[in-house]
Amino acid sequence: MSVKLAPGETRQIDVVLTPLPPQFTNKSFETGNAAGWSGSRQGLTGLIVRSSSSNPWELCDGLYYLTFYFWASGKAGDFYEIHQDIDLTLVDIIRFQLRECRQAKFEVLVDNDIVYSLKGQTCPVNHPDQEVVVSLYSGVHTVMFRCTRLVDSTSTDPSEACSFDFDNPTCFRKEVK
Ligand SMILES: [Ca+2]
Repeated sequence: MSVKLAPGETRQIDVVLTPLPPQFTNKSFETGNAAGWSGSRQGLTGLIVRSSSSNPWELCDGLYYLTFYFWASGKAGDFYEIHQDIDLTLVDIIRFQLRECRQAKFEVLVDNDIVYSLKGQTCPVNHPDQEVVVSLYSGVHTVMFRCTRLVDSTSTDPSEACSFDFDNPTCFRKEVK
């Protein structure tokens, strides 16, 4: 939006984020599984819904969160992705919680556009309130969350496994107060 001001005039503009429907089905994985999500994978990868009571994660919304998991042994390019079709007409921002665990990158795609990318480097690092701007999209689009292995490994040591934890992708609209 644009606000026309007189010469010398200043004005405080407060932008608030309002959560709005539509939202991702089972966005916080509180069913205890990945019900409502579609996905595909390549290589030695897994998808695990974890309970924060047995695997604590301070950014977890509710009790459960999702882990994209890579075995210690695997090839660069192995991936796991989950997606849903969402009407983005009124959505400005998708916000989510993320924790990296090395040797992989986490991406968000709208159809084939990569709109967010983070390379994991250390283990573990929290990335609270990550935001993707999707204001340019209207209508129904496929929103995908994808985790991809970055390096080949023939290790059999389970401690060499890598993962990304993910929870609560939420759609917001920006509103000016
Ligand atoms: Ca959750």
